[in-house]
Amino acid sequence: MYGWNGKILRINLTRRKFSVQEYDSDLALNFIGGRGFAIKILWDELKPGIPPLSPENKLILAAGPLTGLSIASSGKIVIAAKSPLTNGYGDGNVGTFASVYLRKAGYDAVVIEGAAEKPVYLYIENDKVEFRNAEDLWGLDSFEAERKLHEIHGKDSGIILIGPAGENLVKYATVVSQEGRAGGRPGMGAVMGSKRLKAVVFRGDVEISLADPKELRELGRKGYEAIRSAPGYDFWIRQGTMMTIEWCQENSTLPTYNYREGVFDFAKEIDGYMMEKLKVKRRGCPFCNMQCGNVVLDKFNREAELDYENVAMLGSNIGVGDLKKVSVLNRLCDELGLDTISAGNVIGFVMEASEKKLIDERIEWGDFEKAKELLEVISYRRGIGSLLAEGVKAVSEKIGGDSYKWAMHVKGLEISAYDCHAAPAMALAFATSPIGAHHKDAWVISWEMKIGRFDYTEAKVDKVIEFQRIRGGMFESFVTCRLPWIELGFSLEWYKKFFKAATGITMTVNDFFKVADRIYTLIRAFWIREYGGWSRELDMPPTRWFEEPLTKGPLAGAKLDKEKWNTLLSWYYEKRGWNENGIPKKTTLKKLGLDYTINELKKYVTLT
Ligand code: PTT
Ligand code: SF4
Repeated sequence: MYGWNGKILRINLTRRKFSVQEYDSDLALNFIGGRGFAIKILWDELKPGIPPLSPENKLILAAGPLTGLSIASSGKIVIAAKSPLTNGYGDGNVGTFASVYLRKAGYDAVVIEGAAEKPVYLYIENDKVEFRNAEDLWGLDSFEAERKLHEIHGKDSGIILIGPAGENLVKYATVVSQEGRAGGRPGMGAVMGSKRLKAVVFRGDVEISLADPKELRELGRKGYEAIRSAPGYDFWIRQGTMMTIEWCQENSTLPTYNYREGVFDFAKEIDGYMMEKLKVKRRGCPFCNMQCGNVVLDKFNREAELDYENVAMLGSNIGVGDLKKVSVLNRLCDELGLDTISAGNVIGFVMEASEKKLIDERIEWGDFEKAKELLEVISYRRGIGSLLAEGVKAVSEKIGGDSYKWAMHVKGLEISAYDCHAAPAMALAFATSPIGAHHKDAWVISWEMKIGRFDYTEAKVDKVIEFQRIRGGMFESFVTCRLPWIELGFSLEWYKKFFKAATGITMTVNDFFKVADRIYTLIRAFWIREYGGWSRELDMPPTRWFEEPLTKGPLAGAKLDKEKWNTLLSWYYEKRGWNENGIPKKTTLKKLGLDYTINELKKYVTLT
């Protein structure tokens, strides 16, 4: 095989053993890499119903055939496992040198099972795998621990690691890298923590064997030029994802006061232009020439790397209208290894619960000091933090009342930073995302604003599926950054060519879509197996968007129409070849080559 290394490294932390598995081309061709490999391994190997924080769970670090090559924004990795937050399939995507060195060490994926008795970190260099004592690192924040590991292993190593939130099994702890890149929203950091695995350090110098290295080099060079000369490049370099604050405010989709509203009175204080005033440098992922990591100085003059989601969730959603303060919260989340989106969602929820007197504690909207304190107590599970560390769904179940209506999650994963009172297609994207409410698979909101935001048309369902195929299917299995495509119009044709030059295999975009559909349906099968069944209710956005209209801004009065929205969901199921309850049909499973799931699924649901 070209492009793929053809090897998966298997590590058992309980037994302190490792082995190398050579996999066949079937896995590569049917699942490509990244998320595709992750779900196939989890389906095949995970015992149904295991507790996600038990040693039996498997943490998968998966690159793809394009990862780490000299082409646009290729330094990304998928981190997946059964999620402790949702009890279903969970993954995230991080930009890190760990992805590059994992491939240079000669592997395409690493599967980690078991749990160490005492804190360890893994040192992986080509065919050498060492289980190293991490007792001195345990308890350190992610920045400090990574610096120490770089002192030991040098700058030319790639590291992913967890902070205190992961160690203390916070259900939305992430995996962190390079002081500001983080991924694995549905608690991938907690899975690492449950294995007492502080970090994984990669080094390597294996040459990835490519079908046509000369052609790939040439394509890579031309691709970088095309990105550099794209019309939106200069503004992207100035603001990156932070430009979305302005856009969301203009379009009444900026999550504000726990998604009650879509506009924030202090939006200008936290937007991309304000960020430009505080910016001191840019950072980014490996092999990227459109680096979007905007580094600013926070209230305490420390560096913080800002992204749209972080600022919206720790700014407008909790009522903090001062970017320097938001930057403190953002940096703290990175140090602690806590997902900014879920953290901002949980804090917004608790502020609303306090306002409604459903909890004793007084936590006012916009109280920066209290928000900072909450991030700490959540990460160390102190006092109220221990409950909040379980995620918004669990907190709502505990405090009761009508709070389930404004607990902003789908399947237990907190909604990311787009208010959908007047965006039915984006609400469908959240509802049907394969990991719970995340925008990464089908960010259709910008398209939706252009074609008629109040419509409930079949075209919207088609767009959600198309985006899921491209973003959640292609980019999560290649594994490369999707931002050149979505932000600067870097065409999918480039990826077909990159793929051909790397692997020697010609695949059309439709061929990739078929792989994407296979991945999606297998992920749905995994959820059904873990939940012991399925119903439409699990694919529903939060009640707030249907029942409580916006009260501010140009769209005051807007809300989703439940009946019409339900029609969108039915169309979605039909187009995916799933039945009215969201369960894949037998014919669909067979068409996608997933026959092996049929007997297993029959134990939990009636297949039609
Ligand atoms: C991603 C989610 C996002 S999506 C953001 S900001 W975004 C938040 N970032 C966090 C952070 O920072 N620190 C923290 N402690 N928690 C955070 N949680 C949130 O996590 C990220 C970029 C961005 S910035 C986006 S959109 C794109 N995401 C990609 C993706 O998912 N796949 C892909 N093939 N390419 C992507 N490119 C872009 O990468 P999750 P990163 Mg992230 C600090 O992980 O779990 O997927 O959730 O990885 O290296 O930081 O790059 O406006
Ligand atoms: Fe990383 Fe941003 Fe570049 Fe994507 S565009 S590879 S997220 S720096």
